[in-house]
Amino acid sequence: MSQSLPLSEELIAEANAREAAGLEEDYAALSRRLARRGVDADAVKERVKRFTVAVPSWGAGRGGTRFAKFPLAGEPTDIHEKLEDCAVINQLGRSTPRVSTHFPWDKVSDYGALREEAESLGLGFDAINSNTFQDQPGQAHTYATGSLSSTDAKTRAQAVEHNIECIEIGRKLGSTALTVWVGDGTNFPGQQDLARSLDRYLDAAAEVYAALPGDWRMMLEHKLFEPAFYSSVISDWGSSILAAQELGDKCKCLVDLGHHAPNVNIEQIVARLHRFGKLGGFHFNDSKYGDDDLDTGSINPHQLFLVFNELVEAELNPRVGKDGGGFDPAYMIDQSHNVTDPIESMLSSAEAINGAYAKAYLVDREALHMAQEANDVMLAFRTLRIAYDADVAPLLAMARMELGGAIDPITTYRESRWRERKAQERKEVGLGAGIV
Ligand code: PSV
Ligand code: MN
Repeated sequence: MSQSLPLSEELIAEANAREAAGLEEDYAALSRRLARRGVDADAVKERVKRFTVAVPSWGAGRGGTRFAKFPLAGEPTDIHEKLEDCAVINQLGRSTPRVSTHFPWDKVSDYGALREEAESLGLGFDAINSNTFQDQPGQAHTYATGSLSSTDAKTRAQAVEHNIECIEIGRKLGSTALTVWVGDGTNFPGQQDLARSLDRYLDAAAEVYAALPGDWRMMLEHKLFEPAFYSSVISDWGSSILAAQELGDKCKCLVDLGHHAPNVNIEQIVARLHRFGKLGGFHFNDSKYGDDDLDTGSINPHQLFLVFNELVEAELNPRVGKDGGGFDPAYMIDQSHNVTDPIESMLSSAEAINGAYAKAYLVDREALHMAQEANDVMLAFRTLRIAYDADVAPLLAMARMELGGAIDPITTYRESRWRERKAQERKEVGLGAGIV
């Protein structure tokens, strides 16, 4: 399949030519600094070049809050335009070659053609996300009472059917994972029986699980609250791992960074899930108060680094969980871009994620393990902190340039005037409340 990328290669080459000499200098200085600590910058760069994270199709448009959505002129209005924008992100950043889709939001009539369209843009498809948290026009049974855990058998059957349809669509797109997040829960004490609602969820989820192809995985995404404010059926990693263990080997847990109570030690959750072979994937984003869906690394980059410290530890020293899981998590971004151009937010987030990954590779693991064994608290802490303090920007830029991307993706994107051009071509997005 011949590829036709959205931005002009000359534009990127010209922009890079202006920055290349400075980058060479900065990269050489970083390499020398790292070499003094026994770290080979080129080796870390090669790892960064192989590292990828998927972008969410829904993140390509302006999100919005429960209160309002402020559309952006030229934002995409359908999956085709979203793919184009995702291709721009990957062309400039070179670390986001897959798109995670959401159904029915991304529904089309010909998925084979959509797959070809994505391939022509240099993209593939990552996990499929089902949506049983919202009613659709003409839907037979409302999800107002919940979906997989609803007290109404017909509603549960409809939710199961939708998830199975998502698997079918995913097969056509070349996906191998289904992410299931349900908004099921309650707003009042006593509203539902807390144990029986989980029973219903487990029975229905087992029907979805039974429809998984052999090489697929199903990922359960937990979330503490919202839309339900008193109880959520899969509220935390404990509920998630218990459900995943009950459902079977192909069922794993997905950690969305925004889905925990404030100050929860997410890196420890990551280590626990890996320990039991249940770490399925991530939805990266950042938050200050709750499920804010802010740009990854914009609020708490240190936490992102500590999460990656666990991930790199697992990558280098994979444990095999008792149910046979190794280490192969699906990395995805899940953000709602309310006040920025989504392309810029995803470029910036992908860079934050790559940076946290690179820094985690700078950790002197031998020194860390020895300090931990010897209970040398300060040395263990400093071993992490030295890696976190390193400025890896030249390494990331060099990796991007070598892969054909832009040294400075956001500046180059602005120079391309992509959004202004699309504002002339694309239809306007309506007002109204957005999705969260
Ligand atoms: C729920 O808050 C969530 O994180 C799930 O991943 C959804 O699929 C996504 O956001 C979009 O609403
Ligand atoms: Mn999510």
